[in-house]
Amino acid sequence: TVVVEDDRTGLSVETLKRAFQDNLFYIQGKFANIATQNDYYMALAYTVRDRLLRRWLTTAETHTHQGVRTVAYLSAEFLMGPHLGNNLISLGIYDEAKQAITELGLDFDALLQQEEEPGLGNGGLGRLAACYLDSMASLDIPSIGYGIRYEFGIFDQDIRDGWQIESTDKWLRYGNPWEISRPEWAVEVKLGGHTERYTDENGRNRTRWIPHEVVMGIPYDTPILGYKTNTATTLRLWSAAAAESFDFAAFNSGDYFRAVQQKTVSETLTKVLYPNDESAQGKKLRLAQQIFFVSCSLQDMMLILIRQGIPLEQFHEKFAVQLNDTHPAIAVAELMRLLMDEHGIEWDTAWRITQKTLSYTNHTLLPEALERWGMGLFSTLLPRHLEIIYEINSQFLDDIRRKFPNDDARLSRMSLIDEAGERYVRMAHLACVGSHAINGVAALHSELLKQDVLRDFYELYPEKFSNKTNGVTPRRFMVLSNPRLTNLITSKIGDGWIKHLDDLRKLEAFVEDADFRQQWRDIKLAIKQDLATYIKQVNGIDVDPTSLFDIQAKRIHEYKRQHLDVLHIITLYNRIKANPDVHITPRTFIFGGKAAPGYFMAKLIIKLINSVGDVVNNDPDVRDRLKVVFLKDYNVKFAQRVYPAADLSEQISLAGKEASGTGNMKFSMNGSLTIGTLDGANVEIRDEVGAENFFLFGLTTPEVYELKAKGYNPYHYYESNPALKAVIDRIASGGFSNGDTNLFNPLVSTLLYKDDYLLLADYQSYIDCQDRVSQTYLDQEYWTRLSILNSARMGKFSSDRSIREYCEDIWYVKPVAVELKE
Ligand code: 26W
Repeated sequence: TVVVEDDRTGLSVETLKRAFQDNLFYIQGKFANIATQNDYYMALAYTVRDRLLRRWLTTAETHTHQGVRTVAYLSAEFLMGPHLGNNLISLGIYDEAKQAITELGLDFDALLQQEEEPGLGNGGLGRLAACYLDSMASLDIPSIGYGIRYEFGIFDQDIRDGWQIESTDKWLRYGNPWEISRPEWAVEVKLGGHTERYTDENGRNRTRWIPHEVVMGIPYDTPILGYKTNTATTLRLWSAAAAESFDFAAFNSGDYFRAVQQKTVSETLTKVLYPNDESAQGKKLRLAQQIFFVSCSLQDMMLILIRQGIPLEQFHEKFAVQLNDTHPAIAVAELMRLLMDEHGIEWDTAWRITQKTLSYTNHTLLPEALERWGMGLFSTLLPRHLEIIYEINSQFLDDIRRKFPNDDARLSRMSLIDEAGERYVRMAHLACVGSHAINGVAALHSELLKQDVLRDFYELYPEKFSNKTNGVTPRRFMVLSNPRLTNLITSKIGDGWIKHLDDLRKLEAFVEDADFRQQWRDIKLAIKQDLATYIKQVNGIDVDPTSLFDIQAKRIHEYKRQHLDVLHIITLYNRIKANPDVHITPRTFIFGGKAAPGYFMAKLIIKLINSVGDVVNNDPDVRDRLKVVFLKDYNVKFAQRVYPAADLSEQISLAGKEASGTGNMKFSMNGSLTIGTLDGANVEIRDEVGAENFFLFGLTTPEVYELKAKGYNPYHYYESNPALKAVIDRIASGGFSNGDTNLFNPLVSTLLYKDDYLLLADYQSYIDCQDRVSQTYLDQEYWTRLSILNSARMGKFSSDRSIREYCEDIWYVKPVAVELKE
């Protein structure tokens, strides 16, 4: 008998080829001779999706039958990156697919590049959510990610004349093969209007909310398969649509125009991701987005229980709901409302369920990023939620009065309502009160939360607080993005490290092996060569692949101090101008990152980087020893090419400002050394890799506080440090702006007279440290040892470790094996 693999599930090269050709014809509707690159990509994507579906549906069925407890990860952002390559790796058929496509005469890498990534996030927070889905699936944790299906994700960035130009991210333009819409599971969300009291059939006093508007939420599901396991979790994103019941009313009254108009208002809700990271703006549409996806998600969880006949009194036993920052914090009031108003559960029971269900992760210490909603806005959009919040607040304040009598200052500091001037709802306070667990994202950050931002809450509920240091997935950020290094590592220690990243320690045994070091170096050089080719193509700049690749890639923000990096570049440039024969270790300075469109200073920093590049890259005195490159449109897809190419990773935020950082981990795993401050997870990275393998500089957090307390005067540093003065003077005098002294004036005067992020205070320490970096790089054998040790000691920073900790300490969720039936 002949055994023929099923076209939709078979994993052999021959079957993959057949399925691919079948999909090209029947899904894309094309003969090969007229198919575009995108048709080929889609045909391969559908081929892969078919192979996910059996695992995905079996996972759902298994979880339903076993009545498991499930993690619901609520996040306004999921920065997934391209799916195709990752799914091939999870399925374990990357090589087979590559062979199949190559044998069909097509360019496999080009097909992978064809995928337009869903950029549904700003930066670290959104990417963290994506890494956590990968780890939850890989660890067989029953889970679901809930978020918003933005029609336009984070804007595309172009650079014109050195300035950032934004354009819309039309990621759905050519269709999305990874999602399946589930209109049959749509739910309705109310907005605006007023509330009424009434007595129900049992004679109880109840509240009903008469909304001004109802919006429909349609779920779109994407399977997220774990690495070499059958568990596929779900990313369920909600898209807003006009509610039919409302259309009907308008149609019946003959107001066709209003009905159609209503439809466009509803559909605006999920149009676009807000591109601000770290600055809360108080826009009505953003609050509407938050309640929209939170309400849809909680209703969805309730429907899942109701369909199984499970009473809602057991909600907290069946779901652990994690709030990814305060963006979904309205869940506290919404869960109370749904339990009480929609399902008739009493306040006390509802409150117990709510607290046991919810937990809150804080991602920022920056005061301007703490979300608060103006009372006018809040009461207009969410009148019922405001009543519930008032009641929670009144009980909460009573509790404080009992524990801290006669402390009015404490009451007003902790109240859910800020009443200092204009009144606001404080979302972080709501999240803290409504959750049983509160965590920060790195050890230092969690300590600072307790001492500073959430100090009062820590004094009230110390048992709620813990730390969960962030992690990143080695599947995407090593295996997928760095196949060469992956193969070398696996050839030495086997492939167990991909699921157990601590195993990378086994590499330490090879540090003294000169052959191994040579291979390690060759790989880094080849990757740098590829990036150099890309830079030549896109930026038109020649860079030397043997030079030190010094990379800072992340959102552009003053606290992250991209401009401190620039001060170093100009320092080296000044040394060359003073003496063209001075010894300089050749370096290529590479920047990537987007600035919030309304953040003037961040945009000016981009302009400065490009302007310094124009001068330095073209000055014959430099003799190509320094190059400055700004890579436009930094996103996940591009990041995957950038991390492996770095020799040096810049993690130079002012101590106490970066909650964790996750790029720092991705660079280091790929053998980059770090120059960094004692901020966020840098502290723990340094602990793991060893102080001797980490370039440390700058003030510590207590030193920062102290300096600010005694009165910081940046001008003093400028006056008393000639090298620093020469750098600032070169900018101020138009050295990078064709003599224009106005262009960079806002930046220069901010540094000289304000300098909130202490660049001038950290300048000399940074320069001295960079000089040590340059010196160290000259000894390539030594540098390679450090590079290997950095990778070898990054086990802690796998998101698998983070997820295990959340499961143990916060969620109380256990792995469930999924078996495929024949
Ligand atoms: C309200 C506007 C807004 C939008 C997004 C404020 C704040 C945010 C995020 C919290 C920004 C963010 O991505 N924070 C980053 O989260 C990462 C994951 O925990 C950390 O590694 C970064 O340090 C933190 O900046």
